[in-house]
Amino acid sequence: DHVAARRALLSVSDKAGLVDFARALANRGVELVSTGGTRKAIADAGIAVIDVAEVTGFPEIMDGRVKTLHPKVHGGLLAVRDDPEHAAAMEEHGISGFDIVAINLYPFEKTVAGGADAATAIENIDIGGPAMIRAAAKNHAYVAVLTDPADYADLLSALEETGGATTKELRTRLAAKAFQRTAAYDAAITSWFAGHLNDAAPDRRIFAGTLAQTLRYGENPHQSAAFYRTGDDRPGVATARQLQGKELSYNNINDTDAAYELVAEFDPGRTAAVAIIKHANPCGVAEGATLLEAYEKALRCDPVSAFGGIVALNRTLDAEAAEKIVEIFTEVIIAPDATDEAIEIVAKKKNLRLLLVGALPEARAAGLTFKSVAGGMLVQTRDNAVVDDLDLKTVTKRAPSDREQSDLRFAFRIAKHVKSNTIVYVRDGATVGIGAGQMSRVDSARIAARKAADATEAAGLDELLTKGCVVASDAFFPFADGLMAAVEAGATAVVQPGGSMRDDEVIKAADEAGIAMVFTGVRHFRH
Ligand code: 93A
Repeated sequence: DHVAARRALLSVSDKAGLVDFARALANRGVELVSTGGTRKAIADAGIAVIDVAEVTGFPEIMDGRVKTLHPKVHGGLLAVRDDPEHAAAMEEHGISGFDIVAINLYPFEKTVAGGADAATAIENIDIGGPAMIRAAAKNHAYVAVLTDPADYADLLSALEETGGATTKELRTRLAAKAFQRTAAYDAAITSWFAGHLNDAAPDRRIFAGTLAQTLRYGENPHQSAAFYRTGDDRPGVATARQLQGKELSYNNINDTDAAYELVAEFDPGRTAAVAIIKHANPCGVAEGATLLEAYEKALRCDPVSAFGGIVALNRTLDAEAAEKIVEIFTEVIIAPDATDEAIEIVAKKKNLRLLLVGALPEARAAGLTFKSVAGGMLVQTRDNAVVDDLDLKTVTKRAPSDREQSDLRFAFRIAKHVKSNTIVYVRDGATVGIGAGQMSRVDSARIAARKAADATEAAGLDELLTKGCVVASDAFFPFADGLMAAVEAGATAVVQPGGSMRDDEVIKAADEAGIAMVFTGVRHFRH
């Protein structure tokens, strides 16, 4: 299982650690073969190295597009050395085997992330590199393939421990990593083509992840987990800078994402907005003249659930809002930015994570969401419908008042971010009761009303918070009962997609109750 390391092929774009690695190999008596730039870097350090052109007997041609694509290289990578026929072919054609291969690819991902033009992007598609990596990885019974400078040290330790050989365990692990790398590389290219063609169709776009963080555990402690970046440039939890606090957990990341996507629905130029999230559902959302006002209104909706929640803000976190937020136990604060004063205030709570994203994502942006199912994966374009773009059609005798109109839009904006079945009660730009994740819409309406009653009591108010409120439903009311539960709670106006077989019945019930109802024509299921 040990393979003596006699000959190495080095061809790297990222030259980090290269010279030290080459020197360590050379000192062990390993013969080095290398391509143009890599060879020069090694030779400049005074280390003996053979030009691959000498091995192939063929110069590098076409601006380097063809430099290693040659049987003398690929035969040396793919030969099954114990196979007599392979050995004979090597002998006949003057092919020598490679025991170690270190390759990292033309930096395609970095090039396109930097906004390169198409010609530059295409020139950075490496062909020879992946071919050698895949050949060496396939033949890992004999060849150790390094695709990441971070692995040079492991290889050198293996040589050290075995007295100059690579181990099967190491070669296998490196081969797996190598195929992961070429798969991710091709996925980045595929994704670039899709983006270049302005094509967000899920069946034409593949995202490859790069590991951002190994998580302590998953949704539960007996599950292992990791966090990947997709390379999608959407600002959010994956691109945020964490200023302080404990490491984020799997659930934190999931909840923080829900929180930030929700506040991204609010144009910071129009209003300040705050969302408090628990278990990926909002337990309070409000807008206001200031973040402090918005936070206080959001907190009033469900102060009990807000404990240990995640707070997302759509504007730069300021001192007065920070001072108020740290009064109760909060897991995470996420905002586009924060003032120095606010950062200092948050710093007093050592465990509290503060994430600054630098920007709000665009709610209308195209993009994809993923969900795993047994043996597969569901991919869809994001729900990027925004209520401001919708025509709210009044279907009742009474049209909503101006105040109701603006609360209806607010309520439907929130409903999009609540697990179905969703009922959201709203008054004066703040949620006052949220019913989430129930199997029946009536139950959601009742739960939301009960929570509003609790919040009324907690706030020491005499009049129910739902008195004169509006209500949003993420999908149509299949029967009038859900609507009537909302009316009983005190709602005077309703927004819902419409489209039920019994719309007439529901409209009639609304008219009889004297309430206003609008249809959006767009549904916001979220499962
Ligand atoms: O242009 S290529 O696709 N054609 C090749 O034959 C080839 N061989 C190695 N790119 C090729 N490479 C790549 O060149 C390697 O993957 C590596 O990224 C880079 C190293 O070039 P240099 O040693 O000249 O810096």
